[in-house]
Amino acid sequence: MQKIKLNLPTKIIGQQIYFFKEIDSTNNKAIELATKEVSEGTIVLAKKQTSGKGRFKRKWFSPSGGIYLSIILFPYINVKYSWHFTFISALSVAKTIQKLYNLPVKIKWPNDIIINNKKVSGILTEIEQKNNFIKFAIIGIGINLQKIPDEQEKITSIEEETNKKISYWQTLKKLFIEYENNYFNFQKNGFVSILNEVKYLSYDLNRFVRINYNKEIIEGYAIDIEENGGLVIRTESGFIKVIKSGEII
Ligand code: BT5
Repeated sequence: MQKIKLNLPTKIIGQQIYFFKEIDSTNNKAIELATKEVSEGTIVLAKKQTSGKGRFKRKWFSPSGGIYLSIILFPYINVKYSWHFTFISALSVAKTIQKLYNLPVKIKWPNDIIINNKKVSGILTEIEQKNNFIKFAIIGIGINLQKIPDEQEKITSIEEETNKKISYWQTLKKLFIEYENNYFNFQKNGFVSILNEVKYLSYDLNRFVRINYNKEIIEGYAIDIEENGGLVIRTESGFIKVIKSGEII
């Protein structure tokens, strides 16, 4: 492990960075660190991960060349708002890629970043709670900068989309700045402004979607994202359903 400094214009995000050449999962390390004396905005960063995690115990392919990091936050809010962080994070990643590389980035509900129908980044938020309040939140972010070898066609990388060599450190710096802007904006002005931006970049709204929800498949038009994070679906028979968690397939 190495501690690195990046000379960032941020107040908290990225001011402390624990850098690993190789680690099992940055989220696991961040959970361990969060119970010790670390300041808010501390980052665990790795060149590659040997057991990168997705949601529902899935794998996150993490060969060297990509960004794999976790942000440690201590927001004093009710756990029922934990999913806010997935949206803040997805928005920060999407805006970073859009601003730096001018790519047509979309946010696929709830946690995927998509370019030209392929996944370029994913987010895994893990929460520790006490008396219904968040003790700490770990925001795991993986971004493919370079092609993931031997992977299916549903995955892409910034280099494949731009046909250019991408700077690891420049992307990272921009992400930290963007993240802090969105996080502070959320703390100051609440969630609505974040949600509006997420809706604007949504991959799903006004599309026909199929969702795997509690082992049931729900189909319909995605018509809105609610303030509580739920995706609102109008089925073909006209019923309105709000999906709280699940996966668009
Ligand atoms: C996610 O899960 O998208 C969350 C990914 C979070 C990864 C970061 S990396 C840093 C931090 N430390 C960790 O251990 N994890 C976090 P989910 O929505 O469950 O998507 C997982 C699915 O995405 C897999 O089942 C694959 O189909 C696909 N996938 C795996 N690796 C990928 C990659 N590198 N790029 C695009 N898609 C991938």
